[in-house]
Amino acid sequence: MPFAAPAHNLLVDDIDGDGRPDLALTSHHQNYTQVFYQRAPRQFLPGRQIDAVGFHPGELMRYPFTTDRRLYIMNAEGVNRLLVFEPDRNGDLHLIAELGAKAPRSGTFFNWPAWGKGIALTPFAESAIYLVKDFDPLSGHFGGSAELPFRPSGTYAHAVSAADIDHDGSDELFFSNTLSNVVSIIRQPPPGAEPVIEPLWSFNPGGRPEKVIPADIDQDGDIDLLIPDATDKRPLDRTDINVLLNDGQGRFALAPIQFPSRHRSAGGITGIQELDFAKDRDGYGYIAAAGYEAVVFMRIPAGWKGETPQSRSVPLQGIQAITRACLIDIDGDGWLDLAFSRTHDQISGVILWGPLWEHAKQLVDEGVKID
Ligand SMILES: [Ca+2]
Ligand SMILES: [Ca+2]
Ligand SMILES: [Ca+2]
Ligand SMILES: [Ca+2]
Repeated sequence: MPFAAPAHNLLVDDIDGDGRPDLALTSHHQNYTQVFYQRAPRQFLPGRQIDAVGFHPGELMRYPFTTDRRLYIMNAEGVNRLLVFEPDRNGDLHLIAELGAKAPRSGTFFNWPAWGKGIALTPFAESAIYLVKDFDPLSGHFGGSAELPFRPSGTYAHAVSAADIDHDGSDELFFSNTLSNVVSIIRQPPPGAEPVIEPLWSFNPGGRPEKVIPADIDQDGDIDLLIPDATDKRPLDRTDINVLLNDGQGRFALAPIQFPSRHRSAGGITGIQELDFAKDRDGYGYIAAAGYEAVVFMRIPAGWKGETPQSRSVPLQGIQAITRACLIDIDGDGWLDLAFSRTHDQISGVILWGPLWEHAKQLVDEGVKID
């Protein structure tokens, strides 16, 4: 995808509403978003550069709670705002509402019946998470907010995610604290109480988990949590995808999957930059995890209990900084495709077409590197 700037964010969604997923790439440093419209299967038309996202834009998110209108919210970090965009009939994005927020870089939407539809935000260089209550994206109005500071301060969260892990109809929020190797949870508070941060899981030192990806990895109907190590657990000389398997009541058991990045002792750059999980047409679940030197696919059968999965590792040409990976069927053939964004100066959007498990084998057998 000929996005001609380092891409710090990628959204795959049917932005123009024609039934085919499109790609929106954002450059944090060159201050624009650009949509690539899939006008026929695997054929994309680049849209204009959208500068209305402001200085140093962050993550662009699809608002999930409207079905009649497609709304997109930009974490406009550099202008201290959330900006709401709506596509016109051609799919071109126009600003329709905004609200002030302190340096938002990433976020997620959540549903707490007592709060209405909310947004959780992780700000840049602020040692806190912000929650916005009862947010109306059409007007930018909201029903209140909460700032939850981290203790100790001086620690940060790079991302926050939401999932209902105990089937009670309200989402739980998850983030990891990069300095203490703790994954934290925020639950819907009881009536009249304020939300609080609670520890959910503490990992061994090292690994530096940054993201929590909710996904039902064993296909038992309960959302599990995938937490990739952003670097190696140095005393152990290994990098893991830390999987927390959910018993259905929101109680977890750890099932680590070792990631085949080179070891630090061998001179490689360790760690996982981005990860996604989805179920494919063949009934297997797949992890796609991007290290610095390879994109690794792992095949997870239904009923998985922590066994070492089969994996196929497609090397990258040189060290690449991959900023977002999305496993989703883009061309509509029913097979998952992998889209990722990276910080090249040109061609910063990449798609690997499915069936990915077979194509990964071909690429490995032919010695092809992703350039
Ligand atoms: Ca489309
Ligand atoms: Ca819940
Ligand atoms: Ca599960
Ligand atoms: Ca496909």
